[in-house]
This record gives sequence, C-alpha cells and structure tokens, in this order.
Amino acid sequence: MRDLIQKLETEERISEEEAYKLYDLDLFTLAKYAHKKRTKLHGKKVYFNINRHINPTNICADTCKFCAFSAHRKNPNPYLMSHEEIMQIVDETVGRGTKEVHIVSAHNKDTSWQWYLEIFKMIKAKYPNLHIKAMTAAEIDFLHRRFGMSYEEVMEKMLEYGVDSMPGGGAEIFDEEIRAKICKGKVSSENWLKIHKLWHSKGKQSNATMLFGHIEERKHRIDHLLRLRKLQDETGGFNALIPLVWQKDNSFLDIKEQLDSEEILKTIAIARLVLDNVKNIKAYWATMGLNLAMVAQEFGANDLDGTIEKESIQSAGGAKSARGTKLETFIELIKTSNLIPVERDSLYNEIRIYE
Ligand code: V47
Repeated sequence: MRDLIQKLETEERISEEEAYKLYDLDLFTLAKYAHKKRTKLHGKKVYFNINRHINPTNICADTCKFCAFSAHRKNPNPYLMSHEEIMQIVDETVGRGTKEVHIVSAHNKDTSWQWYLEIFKMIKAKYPNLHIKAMTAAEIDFLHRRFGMSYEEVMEKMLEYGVDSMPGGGAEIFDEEIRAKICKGKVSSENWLKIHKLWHSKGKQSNATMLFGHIEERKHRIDHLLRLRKLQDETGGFNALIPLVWQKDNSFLDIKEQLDSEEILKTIAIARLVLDNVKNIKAYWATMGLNLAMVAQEFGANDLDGTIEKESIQSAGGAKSARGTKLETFIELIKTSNLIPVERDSLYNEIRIYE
C-alpha cells in the first residue's frame, strides 16, 4: 500500500495490480489525489453542454435485465418515431439554443437500417452546425447482425450522413460473466472495444460509459477501467468516461438497494486516478442527482453532462431526470460552489466561461 500512495503522490501511472487495491483506500485519501489530478487538468472549471436527448424507439430485440427503458411487460408502452416526428423535436430544440443532439435508440428489428441512419442526413442538411452524437456500439453491432452490414459499412454511412461523434452507451460492464447475466446476447465487450477502435481510427471521437451498482463487484469496475485505459493508450479517441449509477426501478434484477453516495464518490475518484489518459470524467447528474454530481466535482469529476431537456432511459429506472436541468440551475449551482461554469461543445472546446 505504501508503494501505491507513493505513486499517487508522484502521479506515476498506477499498475494493473495496484489498481485493484484502490478501493481499499478510504474515501478522503482517494479524493485528495483525484481532486489534485482534476485540478491540474481543469482548475476550477466545471463543464456542461446544452443538449437534447432523443430516443426514437424503445422497441428492443435485446432483453437486458438492468433496463427499464425498453418496452416489455413492466413498461408496456412501445413507440417508434417517424423521421418527421424526430425532425420536429430537432426543430424545436434548435430554436431553444441546443448545440448537440444525443440520439440513441433501442434495437428495433422491425425497422430498416435506413430508418436508423437517414435521419442524420436530414438533420445535417438543415442544421450543419448542430453536433450529432449518435449510434452506440450496441446499435452498430445490432445493425451489423440484423442487416448483414459490416461495422465498416455502418460507419461509412454514419460519416456520410453526418454523425459527428459516438456516445458511450452499451459498454455496461465488460466482464463477460457479469455481462452474460445482465445483457446476454448484446454486443460483446470485445466488439464494443473493437467498434470504438475502428471509429477512432477514422479520426473520430467517442465517449465511454460504465454501468455500476447492480450485480458487479468492485473488481469488475477496475477491470472495466483498465480495458478502457488500454484502448485509450492505443487510440486516444475517448473524450470522457461517464460512470452511470444503475437505477433499480422496473428492472428484472432482484436488487433492493441503490448504491450509496460513498461508493459512488469512491468510484468517481478511482475512475479519475486509473484513467490517467482520459481527460474528462462526467458526474452524470441524471443517475446520481444534481447535488451529488456537484459534490463529485471535488472527487475527481469535471463535467456534469448537459441540460438534456428530456431523459427517458434512466428516468424509466426511477431517476428524477425526465425533464432535464435548466441552464440557469447549472450556472447557479456551480457558482455557489465556488467553481467556474463553462459551457463546452461536444468535443470539449470551450464556448462560454461564466465568470
Ligand atoms: O448503455 C440503461 C444505461 C446507457 C439504466 O456518451 C441505465 O455522452 C442507469 O450511454 N440505470 C445509455 N443506467 C446512456 C448513455 C449515455 C448517457 C449520457 C451521456 C452519454 C455520452 C451516454 O444507459 C446504456 C446503459 O448502460 N442504462 N438502463 C438504468 N436503469
């Protein structure tokens, strides 16, 4: 343990073996080093963007046990939006100043690949400056299996039609045994990483997520972070990690307790320390609440994600995120915490500093 503390002091890379010992440290020791690293990278800045989440369908061929969003017997409200409906949402949100649309769908086998992809062309034709963050690795893998398109072909269409960056969804937890229990049949961890690697090889950027607080153990989170760190060493294409705290309502996992704040903060701090090559760690307010997301800014996180406007995935699991957050709320909370609110674009270029 003395060696590990020594490395944290000198900011040397933590070895794989040492990473598995991080949870043995107490919260405030982790916080001290994670905050130091965060401050070195970002000072007192807290980043966010003005974005809109759109989930065009909840009809899903997969049966992930942790998910409350897809239409199933606990949530029997299947929907599928037309491109006209999606465009109407985009028109309205652009009118309110949104700079990014984050478009993620369930895996609907009754649609065509054109339904998935051509909407991006329509959006880009009308709003060339609107950033389109769309198509998780899980969706790309689904289109590959359903329509026989190679990953390369799906990506060619994404690029041709105007997708700017990929969101981090579908990563869940990479450990294969846990994956078999919570999301059997979905994109494998190997293919999730392969898809992001391919996207990065095209000079494009993406995010990564980690879903925690369900049946995984601490060692599985560390394994997840280490697999991401390894790929990031190769490609440098990940902008941010989004640790997603699992929301327990309406799922098919028999877990009664939501993860407590101490474990969430420890995980954020450890993510900051292990992922020494990923610049941004989001405290995703939709899964940890705004108050804890603000506290997390002192435990290694430097980003709150965005205003979102409408959130359907985590709120289906019980999160209080359905209606997004107002820009003024972000600004006020950050300022009253003696930190500096910074509106960023989707690739972390600064747009406005609220001094
Ligand atoms: O992959 C599903 C997760 C993800 C639940 O890239 C749940 O900027 C918690 O990936 N409780 C989709 N999480 C959301 C996502 C995302 C969100 C925000 C920003 C970005 C980004 C990406 O949501 C899924 C899954 O891991 N999820 N159900 C639940 N009950």
